[in-house]
Amino acid sequence: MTKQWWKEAVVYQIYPRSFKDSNGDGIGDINGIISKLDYLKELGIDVIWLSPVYQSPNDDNGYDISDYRGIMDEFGTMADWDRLLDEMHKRGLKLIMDLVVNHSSDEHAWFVESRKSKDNPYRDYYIWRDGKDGREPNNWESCFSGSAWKYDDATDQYFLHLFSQKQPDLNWENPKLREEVYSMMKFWLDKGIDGFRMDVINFISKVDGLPDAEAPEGRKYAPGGDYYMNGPKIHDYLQEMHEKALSGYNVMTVGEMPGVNVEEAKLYTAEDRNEVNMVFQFEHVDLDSGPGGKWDLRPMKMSALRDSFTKWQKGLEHEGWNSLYLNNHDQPRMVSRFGNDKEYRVESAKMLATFLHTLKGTPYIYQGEELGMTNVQFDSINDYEDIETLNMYREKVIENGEDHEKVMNSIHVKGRDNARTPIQWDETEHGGFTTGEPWLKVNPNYKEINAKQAMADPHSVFHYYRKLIALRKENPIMVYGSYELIMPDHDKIYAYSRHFEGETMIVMLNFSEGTPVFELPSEYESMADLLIGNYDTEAEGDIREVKLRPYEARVYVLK
Ligand code: TEU
Ligand code: CA
Repeated sequence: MTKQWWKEAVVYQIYPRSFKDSNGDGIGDINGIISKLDYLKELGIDVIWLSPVYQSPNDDNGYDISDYRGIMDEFGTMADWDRLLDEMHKRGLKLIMDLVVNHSSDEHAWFVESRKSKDNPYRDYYIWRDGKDGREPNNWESCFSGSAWKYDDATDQYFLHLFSQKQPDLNWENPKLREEVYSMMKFWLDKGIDGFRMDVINFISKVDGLPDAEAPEGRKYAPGGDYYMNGPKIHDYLQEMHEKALSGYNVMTVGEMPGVNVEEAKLYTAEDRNEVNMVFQFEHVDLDSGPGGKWDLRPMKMSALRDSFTKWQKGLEHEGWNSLYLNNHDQPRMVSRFGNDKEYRVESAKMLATFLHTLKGTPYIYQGEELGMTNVQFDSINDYEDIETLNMYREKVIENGEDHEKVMNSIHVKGRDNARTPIQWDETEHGGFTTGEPWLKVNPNYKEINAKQAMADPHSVFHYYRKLIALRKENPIMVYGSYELIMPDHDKIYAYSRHFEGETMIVMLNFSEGTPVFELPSEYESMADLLIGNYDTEAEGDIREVKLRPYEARVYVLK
């Protein structure tokens, strides 16, 4: 196991549209980010992952890129971006950019050309096929509802779009396209960025022939993931990308990979294979979904969460490296999903933070998480902006007559806009995010939950994160220590030990409102020093038996 800066780093994700508006147009922007760098420095993070700021018609808020080398007008200019990088580097912060190359926007110049004629030089930058028996080339369903194909009458063919109709998939079979991507990556690397987060990067290699997926009875379209997730040439492409774009730069890479399992993750992240440093896997964020997919709600069981994390902790123990996240711009707020965002909001947000920072891997904090921001429940579908949510609502309620209340409930629990409401900076109107009208409404709880209040309160979630991040810097065991599960069958306590260079750390997490008792396995000596906890606790003591308070977290180092 080698030591690497990106293993020791804590990453903070910024979703720029919702972070901080500097000019009153209701949309977060680059100058807004610059104005908050000192806040992030105080938090103690090392790296910022910036969700897309490239030119985009914003069908999917920047994940539909029309110019990979230009900055979105709403966010600022390239000069603003250069200043952002400069101001970050001055403060010792690194920047990783979002790389969205499974698809582009349909307004990208390549696609504008591509759709013109079958012999256009850009035709094969995208995936075009003839229809079959008067319908789409295959039955794959788009991740954003409906068919994954759109008919284009200019050439009487269909193009593939795994996401929205304005996000045509790029054709990685075409070496010219691949060279364009590598050259674009070098453009940003030469500007001095510190790495990439790669959007759905394990979708870029599709199975030859694009076969039909197995559709459940009576369904027209079916998830085609088996034919494009972790496809046949994915490792070749990533190794080529490393060789032609990344090698020679001291940067970090994280591949977003829905549907990846531990065995595949080892192949993606083993250091001698030169693919990516780590992946975002999805297992733990799929545990509260039923057979009908993410909107088919199931309770989140701690035991399932523990089994999943333990599998990944052990699976990548010797080879590869884990990323650690409990939410991001696509997922509900973690305190609402895994904790209790009402009477134990602060306690459970801190407990989950303790979890995130004491596992082996690189922790990712999503903006607002450090404030304990929560999910939002808008009454009207008209208050929602996310294309995934809106398409799903239209398909289920308007086209298929499903129950409005039931679908709204699933949006309140799982919708992506939960994470996208503007950051709550203070108690003034719109939470101090903008002086204008925000593009998406602020969560009405901004008067109680905001950064100003959190920074003034030494017991806030913010200051707890600050302490955890600082501890990680002082205690290499938190980064590199091996992981062993304790009390593997308890239904409320998730506990584990970490081991490094003769030291032992014990982590106790109560995932409930009850007061269960932690029991230390007899092989350990029981006198210990408290490293951190989310309640008032003695600095040292005997931890043979510990009665935990609701959502209590304690981390000890054995004497
Ligand atoms: O997400 C990919 C992905 O599979 C999802 O998480 C998906 O967007 C959805 O939330 C599942 O319910 C990435 C980006 O993170 C997301 O914001 C983009 O919309 C998507 O790719 C397309 O670029
Ligand atoms: Ca703005």
